[in-house]
Amino acid sequence: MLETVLLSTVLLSDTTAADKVRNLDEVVIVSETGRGKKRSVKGRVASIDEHIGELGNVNLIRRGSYAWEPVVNNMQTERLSTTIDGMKIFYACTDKMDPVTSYVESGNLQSISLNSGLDGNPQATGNIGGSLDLKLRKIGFDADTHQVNVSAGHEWNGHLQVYGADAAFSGKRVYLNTGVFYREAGNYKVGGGELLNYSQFSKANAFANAGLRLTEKDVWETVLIFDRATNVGYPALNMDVSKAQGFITSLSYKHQFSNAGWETKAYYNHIIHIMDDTTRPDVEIHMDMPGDSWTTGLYSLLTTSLGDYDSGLQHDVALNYDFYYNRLFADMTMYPGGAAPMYMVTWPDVGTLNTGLAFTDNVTVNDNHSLRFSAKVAWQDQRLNNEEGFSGQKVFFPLMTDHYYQTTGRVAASYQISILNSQFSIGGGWGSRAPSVTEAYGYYLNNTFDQYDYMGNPHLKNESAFELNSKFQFSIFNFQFGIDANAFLFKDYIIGHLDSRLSAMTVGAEGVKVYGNLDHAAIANVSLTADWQITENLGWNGKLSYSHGSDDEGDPLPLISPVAWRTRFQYSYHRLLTELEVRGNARQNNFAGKYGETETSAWNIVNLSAVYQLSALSIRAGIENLFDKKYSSYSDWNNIPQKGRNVYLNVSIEL
Ligand SMILES: [Cu+2]
Repeated sequence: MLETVLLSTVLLSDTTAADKVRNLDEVVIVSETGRGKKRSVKGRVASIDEHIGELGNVNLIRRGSYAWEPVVNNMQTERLSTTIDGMKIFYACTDKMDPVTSYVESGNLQSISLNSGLDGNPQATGNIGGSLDLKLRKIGFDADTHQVNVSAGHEWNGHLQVYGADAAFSGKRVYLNTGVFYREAGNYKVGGGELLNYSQFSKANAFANAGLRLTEKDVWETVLIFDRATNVGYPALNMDVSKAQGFITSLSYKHQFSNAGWETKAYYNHIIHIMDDTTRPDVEIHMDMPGDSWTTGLYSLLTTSLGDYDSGLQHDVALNYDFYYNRLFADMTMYPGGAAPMYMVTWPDVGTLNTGLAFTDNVTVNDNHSLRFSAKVAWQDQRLNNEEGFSGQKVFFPLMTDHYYQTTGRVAASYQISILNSQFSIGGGWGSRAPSVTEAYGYYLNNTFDQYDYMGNPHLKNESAFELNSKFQFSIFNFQFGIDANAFLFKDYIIGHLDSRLSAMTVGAEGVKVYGNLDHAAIANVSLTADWQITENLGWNGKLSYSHGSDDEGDPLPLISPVAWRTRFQYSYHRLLTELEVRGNARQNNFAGKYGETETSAWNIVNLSAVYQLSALSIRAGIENLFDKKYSSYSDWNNIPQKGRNVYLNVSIEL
């Protein structure tokens, strides 16, 4: 237990400067034990997706039981930034089967932090909806300890098995973390007992990171992650994945000045994604669809605190320069029976060179007032390196060139005041993003959500948005109440538009949509939360949220959450902590029929969980979907049903 506390203290002191910069809206703790912190009830053994689901403004789009796509403030990948310890990484699938969060494993991470809206972390670009930073697990120096952790888990529905082992060593001059993880599942049963085909997956992961302290003030750090998922089924799609592989590495140098910290990190990552339809019956035209993403980059972050000790005024300032080069290539070979194969480039080897400057200032006026300001400007240069892909798209856009420049930026400011037992904050910002590679240069990408083939549009304008947000929190006795609201007003919102002159390529597709800019659109979210410590042992919390999304004609945008709720009772007794959870959604009244979305019915499920902690041993058990309800949420792609009743048990030992 003492080691755990010591471990977290070391980690916290190690990350304090960065955390001040990031103004973390929310954090889930992946690797620590302890109450009162956000993390999945399944503990270490939980998947990254399950941990991310604990964050307040986050939903997950599910296309199967693996690689869920995080949605923040009802915005998907294109409007978010996801970084791993500040490193840029881009997915390699033209069908979004592999959000970058699928290329790491829970055991690699210390925590996951979310900045809601335009006030992103310094490395984030294009983050209108928010930015996620996955913070790697690093024991740091001077803890003077070594640890070994072993965990194993089983879930009866789908026979999910999870095995993990990791070790950490912390000395005065050297630290080292390393681990291996494996998880595997078969097809799961939906509520009522029916088996959902193609919902299996397996994934292996190995990681190591190390630090070397050369002098009191100079530190080198390095990271290596290798992650490979195989035999991943996607019941919501027409294809599966035979291999999704990530290789992530970095080298960084940190120098401590007397009053400032300076970190420079160089990194490289490569993602390989290979789709496979050979296991599916009744495939009319078999297809090979591989995708590749390479990113190399660098950032340099300077943080300092400037304070006037008499007045209490303090500035925590950060200045960040970053640079990355990403290459995306995807192609497709179709094998029509009896005829010659057809070849198509779907992402024309797009090289994106992006460089940016970011500034943040956290101003502590006094104990009750604080201000925060952040800004970033980024320049982007994009080249289409594949001649065949370029000329294919040029047929539809005769004026297009193989070279584009974009400038994007964001500014955000907020003010926070605490009076007695309440806290109030108000903020606003503006930001823009460049179109994604799919939106600008994608070539006949079939979208199974609305059954259209999508064409990129190289003449798209940058999308931009104004954001307003406000939070209020109030506590009295053992009761705490909060309200959190934000609104995004878009200009040139990017979405697909039907082009009836073009005909679809994919068998069964309804037609072709081309990405275009809507003059305006809006997304707004509001949530109410309450916490009540009823007795010393019994606690309750609840959350209710409402979201709204509309296009330029006032019609609903797709994939906007209906009214959602979650309530939890927690009862602790000595070493045992138990929880009863009820979650649900109202009927999706705001579904976007215009964009091919269908209505989703209301649902409620009940989950039970328990944790028993005996010094170094934690045992976790629970039942999800206790009443075996057959349901799907609005964010289940093509309404594939969720897991039915699922019993799980996992054990984690710290040696
Ligand atoms: Cu894919």
